[in-house]
Amino acid sequence: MGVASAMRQEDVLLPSYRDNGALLWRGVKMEEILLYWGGDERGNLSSGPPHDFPFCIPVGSQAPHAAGVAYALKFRKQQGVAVCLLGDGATSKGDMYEAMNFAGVHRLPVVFVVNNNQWAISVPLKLQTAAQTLAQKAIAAGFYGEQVDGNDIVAVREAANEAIDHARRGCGPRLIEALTYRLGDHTTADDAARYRLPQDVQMRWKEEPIARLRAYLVSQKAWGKAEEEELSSHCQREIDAAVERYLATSSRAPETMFEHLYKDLPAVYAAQREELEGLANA
Ligand SMILES: Cc1ncc(C[n+]2csc(CCOP(=O)(O)OP(=O)(O)O)c2C)c(N)n1
Ligand SMILES: [Mg+2]
Repeated sequence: MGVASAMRQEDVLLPSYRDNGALLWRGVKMEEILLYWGGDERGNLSSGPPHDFPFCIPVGSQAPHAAGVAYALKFRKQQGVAVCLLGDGATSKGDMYEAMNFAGVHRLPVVFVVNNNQWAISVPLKLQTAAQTLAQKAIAAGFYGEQVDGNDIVAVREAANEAIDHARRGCGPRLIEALTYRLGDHTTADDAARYRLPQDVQMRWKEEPIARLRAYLVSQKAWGKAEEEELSSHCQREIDAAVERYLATSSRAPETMFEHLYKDLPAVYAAQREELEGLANA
């Protein structure tokens, strides 16, 4: 979210599956996000900027897309910057090295933001890479990378402003490694207690970014109990309303899964679609 708030409308977001907050900031509605995660592609016809990319599920494949988008922006002499969000695990993929290499060679307007939450499902960072930092991977591609405290929203926003501005001025790519920690399970299908100690996780809760921001604002006398309660009930109302709108959306016919895949559907899929249509009409 700290990164998305530093973007302009004309910039292009290439998010990973973990970046709900960035999408909300870009104007995507909660019910659209729910629709997508409910398996309905209509969620991707979102209220966000039409040039933004949808959630990227294949790890790291958004990196070469970001380099390609940045190449197109430069080629067309457009103002925007491609902002690519990805995880620590994704930085081990060939996609990332290729994307950074291409971006460096062509001095492309792209910012890679690595959400280093120390885990790629059950793989800890030390088994992910022998590099001392992820930021230094940018050096080999010929551009600047820096680490930032990813639990400090002010610092993240500042680093993102600086990097995006740098890319916008035509000075080439940047990489930001935001250091944080995945406090929860990887997904609802994961049980992180099987591979890490509860006390290690407990320690990390002290750095939880929302609590930190709250403590800072309270210390500045800019926030208090009344504001907290007001915000909390406002969010609850928004969520409840979005869930209701999502649940009220009529589901699509199963055969629509074959839409938008091919101009001319191969025979094997055409037969499957007909079978489904037959079931629906039976
Ligand atoms: C190409 C590919 N391989 C494997 C997976 C399965 N998978 C989903 S998330 C994940 C871990 C990614 O870790 P990281 O890049 O650190 O992102 P995080 O989920 O921690 O934000 C894996 C291996 C996938 N989605 N895509
Ligand atoms: Mg990770």
